[in-house]
Amino acid sequence: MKSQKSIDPAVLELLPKAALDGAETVWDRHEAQQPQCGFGSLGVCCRHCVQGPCRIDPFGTGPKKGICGANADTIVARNLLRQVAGGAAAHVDHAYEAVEALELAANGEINYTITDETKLQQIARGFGLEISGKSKAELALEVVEVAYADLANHGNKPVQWLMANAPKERIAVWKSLGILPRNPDREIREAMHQTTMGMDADPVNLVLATAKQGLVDGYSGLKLATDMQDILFGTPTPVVTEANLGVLKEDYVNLIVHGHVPLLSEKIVYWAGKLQEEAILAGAKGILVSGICCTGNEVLMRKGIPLVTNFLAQEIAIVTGAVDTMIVDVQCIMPSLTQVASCYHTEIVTTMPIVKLPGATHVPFTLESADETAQEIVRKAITSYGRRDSKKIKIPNYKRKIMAGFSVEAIIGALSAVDPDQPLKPLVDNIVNGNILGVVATVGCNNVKVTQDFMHVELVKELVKNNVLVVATGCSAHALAKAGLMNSEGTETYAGEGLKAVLCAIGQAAGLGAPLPPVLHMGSCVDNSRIGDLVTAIAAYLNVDTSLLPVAASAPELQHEKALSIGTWAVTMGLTTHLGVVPPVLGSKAVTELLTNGLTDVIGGKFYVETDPLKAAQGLLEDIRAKRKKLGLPN
Ligand code: NFS
Ligand code: SF4
Repeated sequence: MKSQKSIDPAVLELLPKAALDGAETVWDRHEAQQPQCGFGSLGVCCRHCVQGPCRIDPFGTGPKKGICGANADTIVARNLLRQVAGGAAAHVDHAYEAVEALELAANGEINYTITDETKLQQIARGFGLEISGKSKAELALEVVEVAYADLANHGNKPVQWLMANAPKERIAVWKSLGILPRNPDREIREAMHQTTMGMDADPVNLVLATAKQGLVDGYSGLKLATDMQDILFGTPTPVVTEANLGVLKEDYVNLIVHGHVPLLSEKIVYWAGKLQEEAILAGAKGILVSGICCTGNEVLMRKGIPLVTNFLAQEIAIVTGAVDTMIVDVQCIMPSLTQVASCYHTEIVTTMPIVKLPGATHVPFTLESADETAQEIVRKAITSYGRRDSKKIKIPNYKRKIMAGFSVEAIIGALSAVDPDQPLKPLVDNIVNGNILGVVATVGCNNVKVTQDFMHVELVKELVKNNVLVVATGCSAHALAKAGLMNSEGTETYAGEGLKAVLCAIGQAAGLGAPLPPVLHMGSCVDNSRIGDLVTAIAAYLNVDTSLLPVAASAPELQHEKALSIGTWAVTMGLTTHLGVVPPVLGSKAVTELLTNGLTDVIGGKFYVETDPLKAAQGLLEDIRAKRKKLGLPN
């Protein structure tokens, strides 16, 4: 499947058009990069000081040490730590903005409301805060204070967001390993320090520091971001919509939101609704907002906005010729977008001070001016609609119905219909009796090294066939949505008998009139925290450590540093974490061994690398069966 670019029929339909229109794509550039550097691929290249670059010859008779004496183990481990710290930094920065937004909202300084008071109270209770007699603004400010205290903690206190939310058994493990994170900014800084020239050379110490960054990511990044966003915008509940390029409408103003942080896109969705009349006056039937990557997932989960496509096809969306404006915030935004847009009428709008693209229009977004900015951008899209070249429009007729919005609260809500007193019981009972063999979370990106969506879809089909319940986030969720694995028909077609029976029963009880989908869309990549919460809740219900549960994780097509940091967090949670693309660590046997095996005894989890989806499914099924056996459950 490597030679094929994508399994998505909409993408395949538009690739020849891209070539015809002179739009260069990620696949063209990937080809131009061949062969990619072997040293880099193995992780044995170091540029941490200006004596370098140094590279280790892992197989031949070339140098085994860099100029300073660093060997392959040191270099590989240092590079990995920096990558994982990079991923954690992105998520912590994202979370930080959401904390600031909640503070300003609570102080009435910006036009954002606190939507979910129940969630706010639940989070406040987790920190032991007194609820009664407080307005939601007061309580929100107290929660914000806890968040800032984590960021301002200059002592050795562990992060409170972790201490209040992580499983107790896990906290004990992390403490014994000395990897409980303090202030996330300090930890990320420390990782940079630890890896600069003349610092740590011990691969074990470096890998443990990497695990600590996973925890920084998990709690000061993912969990903090999701909590803040749920308080501000509401905790998702089930929504039904569609996914893939066919959601674009030729006679509508098409405005795409792309990136990761919902602070602006929520406003865009609101103002697109308000300004429909202006679009109609401009000759369109209305304004259609749709989403790419995780900003897309955020507004899908809370507002039912359709998904256009995932990471690898962000350029292809523009090739439809029907995208009037694409607005981007942060992360996973290809710098090539402006070049592709220049072949069409599409305007790319950047909005953040740290993401500017030559050739794009920059409309600065601030929380204070959010409404004005959003209106300005929606109006830009309406104007851009008038510049369309109808001869260049081609919208592939592919889209799939999807049900999304499965926050933990929504899942518990559906399960409550079966057992209102112990909502987790029906799920756990079915895991215990084997109707559900286990749970696998598929997360993360597309990677051009893999046929787009192929790993996600083939892996998951095999898992659900074997009665594994799959939960998904990020671009993995997009892939599975496009492939029809997120609707009731998907349950009929793909789920094994045991799983199907459970999904039907819950769907009926919850009044959906149809089975739950075989893959539950749990949100964006920061919403991997929801998966963490679900695993934590199941472990607490059963009173066992998370590492004993028949639960695993997979990033089938990872590309981003964030996927590495999320994966690292999953490993620290005690989960076997499959990677479908080989990360740049094979240049060190010691580091590879630590990640895939050596650490398991102490941390419970491990990385498992397998690039064939069916083999990967078998590997994960074996892992799940072994865990079931240990718990004395039938296989
Ligand atoms: Ni996650 Fe979501 Fe997609 Fe990967 Fe990028 S959008 S944050 S990093 S590519 S899944
Ligand atoms: Fe070379 Fe060492 Fe400098 Fe890295 S830190 S570039 S291995 S001399």
